[in-house]
Amino acid sequence: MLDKLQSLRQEALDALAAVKDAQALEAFRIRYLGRKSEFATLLRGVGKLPKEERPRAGALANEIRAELEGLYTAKKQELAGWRQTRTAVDCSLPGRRTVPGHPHPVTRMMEEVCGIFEAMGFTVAEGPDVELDFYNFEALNIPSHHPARDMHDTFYIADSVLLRTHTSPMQIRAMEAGEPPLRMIAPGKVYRCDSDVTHTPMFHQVEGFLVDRRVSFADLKGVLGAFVAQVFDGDVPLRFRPSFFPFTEPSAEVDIGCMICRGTGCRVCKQTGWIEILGAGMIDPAVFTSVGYDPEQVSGFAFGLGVERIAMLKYGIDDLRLFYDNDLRFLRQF
Ligand code: 2NL
Repeated sequence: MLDKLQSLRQEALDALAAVKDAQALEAFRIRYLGRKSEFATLLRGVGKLPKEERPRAGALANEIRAELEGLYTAKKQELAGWRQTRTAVDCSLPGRRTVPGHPHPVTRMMEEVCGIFEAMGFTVAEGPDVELDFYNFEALNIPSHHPARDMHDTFYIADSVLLRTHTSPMQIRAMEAGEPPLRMIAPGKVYRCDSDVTHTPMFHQVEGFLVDRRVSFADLKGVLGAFVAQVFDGDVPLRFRPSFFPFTEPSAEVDIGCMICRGTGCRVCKQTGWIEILGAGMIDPAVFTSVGYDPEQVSGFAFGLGVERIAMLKYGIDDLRLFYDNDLRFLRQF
């Protein structure tokens, strides 16, 4: 009996699936749900079963009939053009939580850095990632034999077209277009053909410069000191180490006192008590000449910093790759 009921159910489901119009549906109803249907006949048979088999067979028969009636009604509504609602609305269910997004930690860090310089009167300029050789190298006193122009560092697109390796091109454009006094920062993506644990082929930089009459290294120290105090939230010691950049003279690499060990030496500062955070210097006279300024009349300072690097120091992130893995467990912490 149970087997017969099951096979009748399957037969009815197949028949219903094939129903395409109202007539076919009425034929289905008469055949499977009507008073003279096979189903009704089977149901009557339940009463003649041995007493102990009756409850199970009866329960199954009722279950199948309820199922078929439900499907029949749904089909009828579907054919009549009613919209199907799959489930009833349960108003007592909790709402679905929306997870709001937020800026990427690198974007946030870049905005914070820009905000600090804007408060000191610097304007902000963004420009194209694809640059001309002239703006990226030539105007910055980087001659054609300089190692920074080597194919290993620069992504070339055509003979004199490349992906910018720093954001200085925007500063050259600003000097070409205007007269001192100027103070400006240039945030954005930069590209270097370099990829390992501590280098990504694309990273973010903020460069800044100030030109006027009688600008000195003391002005550079004052501005960078104010900047560092705000990013790292306190009176952080600064150290200028002699260095070399083709576009500045003199040049310096700037260290801050290690905020992890407070100068006593740890893994992050490699036991030196100091951490390098940016490069800077007085703008080279050759750069002024290439933008049409008279180096006898104007002077200025410039600096460049890596945004990922500052974010790692500020938030205690020990692996650069975390910024670019798109792992939400990492990103949601910011
Ligand atoms: C670094 C060093 C630096 C500059 C960038 C600059 C721009 C112009 C003229 C002169 Cl238009 N200099 N930029 C100067 C010194 C250092 O960046 O280590 N960046 C991550």
